[in-house]
Amino acid sequence: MKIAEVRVIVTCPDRNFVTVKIVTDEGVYGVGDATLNGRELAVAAYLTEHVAPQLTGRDPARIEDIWQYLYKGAYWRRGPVTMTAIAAVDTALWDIKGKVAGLPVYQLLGGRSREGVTVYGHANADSIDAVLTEISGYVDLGYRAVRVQTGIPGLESTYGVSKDRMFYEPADAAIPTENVWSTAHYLDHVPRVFARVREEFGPTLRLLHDVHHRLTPIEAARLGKSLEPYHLTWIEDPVPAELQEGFRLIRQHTTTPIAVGEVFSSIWDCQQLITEQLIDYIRTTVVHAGGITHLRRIFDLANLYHVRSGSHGATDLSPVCMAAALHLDLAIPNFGLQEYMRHTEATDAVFPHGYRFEGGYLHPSEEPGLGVDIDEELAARYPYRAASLPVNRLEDGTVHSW
Ligand code: KDG
Ligand code: MG
Repeated sequence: MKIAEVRVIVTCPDRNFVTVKIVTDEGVYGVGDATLNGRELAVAAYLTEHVAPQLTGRDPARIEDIWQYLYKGAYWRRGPVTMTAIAAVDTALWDIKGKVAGLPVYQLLGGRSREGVTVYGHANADSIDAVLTEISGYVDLGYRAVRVQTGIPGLESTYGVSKDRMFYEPADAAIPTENVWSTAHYLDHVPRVFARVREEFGPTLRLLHDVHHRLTPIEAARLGKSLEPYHLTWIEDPVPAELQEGFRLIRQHTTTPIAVGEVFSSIWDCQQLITEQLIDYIRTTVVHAGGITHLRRIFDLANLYHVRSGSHGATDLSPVCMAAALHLDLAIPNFGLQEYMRHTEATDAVFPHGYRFEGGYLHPSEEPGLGVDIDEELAARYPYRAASLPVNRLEDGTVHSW
């Protein structure tokens, strides 16, 4: 069997997605997600111009060799664009391997380690009262874990709190919109939110909160301490994570667990965080961290250091990524939680998939391969629309990090 064609499909069924479809000379094909929010066309060009021509004629069964060839062979290693492109190819090759073997991908990864993949949903609202209603909705649907975000009094808008209750989409305009941020307002407000949530929902519902990289280590330490009475499952992305040793400071001050990794593209971005046990959950994804092959490597390293997985699963990761994530989540020994946001109807129609939600768990498809596809005819009806993630500024106008 040989790779006959590598197609790069860009479509926008309510939001942009880039998908790789690898077709073999025997007609079997596989799909991989290559979506990098706000930078979609950079990955599409990398794949079309540089990767696709090098893959034709190769044996699709040689997943590890192709991974190493694309990673080491390019000379320029790592980075989100490169690693997303490699991830898409890797994911498509696992899909092909599963189809050829006649097995769902999780069986190729060692088989099932649990009955289902526990997911967390997103409760967002402007006010505390409104977020309590949102949380109830998730509890009624059977969710066992809920991420809670609210607007911050004194701030006009807050990143991560979507206007649409059902669907999350922070990338709105071609030229980024801008938000204004105040750490003082934020640190004052968040403990009040979780005090109310615990009062209302009791001690056992798993609660999470995303800080979106907006604090310094000592501010994050204060936040963690102030949230200790409400025993969160994690605070996510408390600080920008380029400086891995910065997490030591947070760790020295608080027992609130820490999750990080949605913007990481390789094992080197979290090696110190994991080996020094500075985090509790690693949130790297199939699509942005080099595919199933490389993510498995990250999770295996994490397993040695008591760090569990908590993969990112926002709506800018396509159903192809979600399907791949679920196979890995089901198989690894150190699974923690999987983020799950529902895609819109249009997205679901373009990416028919067999995974399903039931009683707080997602279950991957039992079909051979990943159990997800792309309807190319339908995809062609949704042309690309430029959309960028917003920019964050402090009240005095300084550009602030996420
Ligand atoms: O593309 C950025 C989104 O995926 C991000 O804002 C979502 O932080 C996020 C999360 O944890 O889901
Ligand atoms: Mg996040």
